[in-house]
Amino acid sequence: MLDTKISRREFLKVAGVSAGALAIGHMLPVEVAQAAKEAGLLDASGTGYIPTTCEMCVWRCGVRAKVKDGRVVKLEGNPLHPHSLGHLCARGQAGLMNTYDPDRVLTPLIRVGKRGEGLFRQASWDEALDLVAAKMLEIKDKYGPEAMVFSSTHNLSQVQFENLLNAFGSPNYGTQRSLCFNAMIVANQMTYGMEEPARSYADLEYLILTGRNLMEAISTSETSILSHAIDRGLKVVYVDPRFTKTAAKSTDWCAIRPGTDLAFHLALLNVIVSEERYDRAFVEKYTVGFEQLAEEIRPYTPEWAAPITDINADVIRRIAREFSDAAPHALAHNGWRTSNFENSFQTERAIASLNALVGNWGVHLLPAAGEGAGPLGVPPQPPYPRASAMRLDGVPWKYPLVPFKLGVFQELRDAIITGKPYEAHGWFIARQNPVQSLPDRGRTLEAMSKMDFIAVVDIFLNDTTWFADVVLPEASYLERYDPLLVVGDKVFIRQPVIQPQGDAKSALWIYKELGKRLGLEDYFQYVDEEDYIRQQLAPLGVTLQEIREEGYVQLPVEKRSEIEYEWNTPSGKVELFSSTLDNAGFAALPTWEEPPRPPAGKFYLLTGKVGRHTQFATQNNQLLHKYQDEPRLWMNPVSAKAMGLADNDLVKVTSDVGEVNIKLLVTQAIRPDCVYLTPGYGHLSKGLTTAYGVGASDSVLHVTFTDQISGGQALSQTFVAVQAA
Ligand SMILES: Nc1nc2c(c(=O)[nH]1)N[C@H]1C(S)=C(S)[C@@H](COP(=O)(O)OP(=O)(O)OC[C@H]3O[C@@H](n4cnc5c(=O)[nH]c(N)nc54)[C@H](O)[C@@H]3O)O[C@H]1N2
Ligand SMILES: Nc1nc2c(c(=O)[nH]1)N[C@H]1C(S)=C(S)[C@@H](COP(=O)(O)OP(=O)(O)OC[C@H]3O[C@@H](n4cnc5c(=O)[nH]c(N)nc54)[C@H](O)[C@@H]3O)O[C@H]1N2
Ligand code: SF4
Ligand SMILES: [Mo]
Repeated sequence: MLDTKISRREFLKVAGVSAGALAIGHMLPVEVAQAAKEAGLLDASGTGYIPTTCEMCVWRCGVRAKVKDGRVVKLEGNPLHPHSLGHLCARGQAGLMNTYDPDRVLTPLIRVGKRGEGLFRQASWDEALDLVAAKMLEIKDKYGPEAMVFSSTHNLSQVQFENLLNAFGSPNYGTQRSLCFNAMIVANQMTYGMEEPARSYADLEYLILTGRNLMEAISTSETSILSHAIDRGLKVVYVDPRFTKTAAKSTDWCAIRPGTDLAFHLALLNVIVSEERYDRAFVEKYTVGFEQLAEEIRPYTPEWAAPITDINADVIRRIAREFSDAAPHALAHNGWRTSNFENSFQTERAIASLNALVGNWGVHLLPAAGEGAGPLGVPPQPPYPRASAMRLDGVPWKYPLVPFKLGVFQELRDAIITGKPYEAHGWFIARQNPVQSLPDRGRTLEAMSKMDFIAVVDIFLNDTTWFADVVLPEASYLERYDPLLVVGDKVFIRQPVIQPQGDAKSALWIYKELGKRLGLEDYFQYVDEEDYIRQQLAPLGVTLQEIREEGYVQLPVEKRSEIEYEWNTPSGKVELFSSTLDNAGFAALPTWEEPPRPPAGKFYLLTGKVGRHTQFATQNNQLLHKYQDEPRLWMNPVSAKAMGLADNDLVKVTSDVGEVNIKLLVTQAIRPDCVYLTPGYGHLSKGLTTAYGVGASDSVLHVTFTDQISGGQALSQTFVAVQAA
């Protein structure tokens, strides 16, 4: 692999230090420097703050970037942004090293060795984009547009990524969603007719958090609101087989048996209904199916749930009573990554029903605040060609209730391997690392090996990029514009605070240039990034200059005088009994589905975020790497002793699909029948010089299991054997 990255970095260092104030003219795009100075954001010497948006995780906090002599030197939370509330988490603050990482890819790369060998040569944008377009057109000509698979994880330029794939005419689109929140989203849609109601913690007295580790799996605003609520006396019941940092802040920790959250919630419903503790007025007026629900949950007593969940019947009954006593100031949190078991959809339905029974709608659950494009303008474009081919991920022909937008990524990957119902030949990936994020890495690599052609848009040679034929380097989030983001009643901007290093380009530019070469220029009617944003702002009567100065613009607020009691379900009410589920032949009421249990001698393998890393993307960040211990496999002392294992022993972990070696961490903070591994390690790309060789990947071990209703991958349903290595 050729590499001029280091020298480029050295150049930056020199430029930053020796050129002083003059550097600002060289390092910042002229217009950025000019606008920033005119707005008083930078002083005459080029020092000051520029507002923009974090991209170290999908929460997208507001940032104030301190710029000095053409380099960004510090990142702080924007107090005006509802996601950051003035704070950035550790990852957000370490965003500097995302931009200044010596492993950044700063020119397009074309593979020269065997795929996966890591040998690339540098190329010009013209050569790289011409090659990508030629390969895509060849595949389209030979096999049809559906033979090109596209995949990407939630990001601000995704709207133009989707524009590219729709204009190209492929129905095959993989996102992270089925590995993350399909169970929760589909259950909310069935019950409330919306993806996820907004939550309010104001005056909340009682909260049940089921596997939602808010103190480590951080959403800055919600994490800080929860902390303040706990300080003022909020009671938190935390349900997790692990003692996490959230467990440490909670009133109760229920060390539940994995996969049995459904039994726990059915028993809560049982107590609340049988003791008539529900909000009768709300239930009668605003829900359908209460009688059927009451009948369905009759057998699910706390005594029934206790041996299943390992939570004492008295504790379940107490929690049900405390929860309903606190109502309406009680909330059962719907979680986020709810991809745990094939029954997670039913768990989510039970959680949604529990909230409905205590009548907390309008108090702690609210209609979702709009996020996305809102009232913004869009560049004009022709209609998309009709994609008539079936989707490889089985939506809707195998998964009738999974929304097109969510999809079933693991099924798409498996269809690539079987070649059924037809073969895929090319894969275009942006801002995603499926080699790590999909279960069963072996199968993901097999799917990639079936491809005639793979192109990746990333900022690093991440594990997936490592297998690319062409790498298209995006400018980092501090170096580029992205489409605007509406959050509630404000519109936020991401803008460059420094000039892109090397030849890195924004995704807006990359998709437009590729579109041109594919003969799709009519779908990309913007001159450049600034023109794109001007077109977005046009209906608001706001100038680009204005939003760049403030970092956001306020939309006219439509004050809701009253809370809306209308849901976008077939009945217009909260559906405890869902006719949609019924018509599709699925259980229309939350109902018990027994999850599989590990056979004797095996453990549940748990995954879960740590506060200082995001997914599979930040382990190479030198600042974050420095402060995060190398991960070990958590095991309870009782189990370790029984197996003759001790802290720090090297162990071999084996599942049905893979095997890894890792050191043991013997800790009371996990149930004896579970082990836990921090996700995001075990990188196989040697292009990540800080992270390579550190830890092991749980994705090597994960077996692919898909929930038939929501399409969610069941990440806690993998069982492993552990032995001394
Ligand atoms: N620091 C940091 N913050 C993040 C992210 C990140 O990567 N890093 N990612 C963001 C994203 S995309 C998401 S989706 C959210 C995810 O945030 P969360 O929804 O909190 O998800 P995880 O941390 O993956 O898992 C939470 C807990 O579920 C437990 N668990 C596993 N199986 C079961 C089970 O069967 N029942 C119960 N009750 N618990 C179980 C695990 O032990 C783990 O502690 O975090 C977001 N915030
Ligand atoms: N084993 C296991 N598997 C899981 C999970 C788990 O906890 N354990 N969690 C699941 C969840 S909740 C989710 S959301 C998914 C996430 O799955 P993915 O979205 O596949 O994972 P990320 O690590 O977020 O991938 C982000 C990619 O974007 C790149 N990147 C970072 N910044 C930029 C940028 O500015 N531009 C571009 N173009 N690229 C950039 C990174 O280098 C990285 O390659 O994984 C799921 N899979
Ligand atoms: S939660 Fe942290 S990493 Fe995510 S956007 Fe906010 S500051 Fe950035
Ligand atoms: Mo996620």
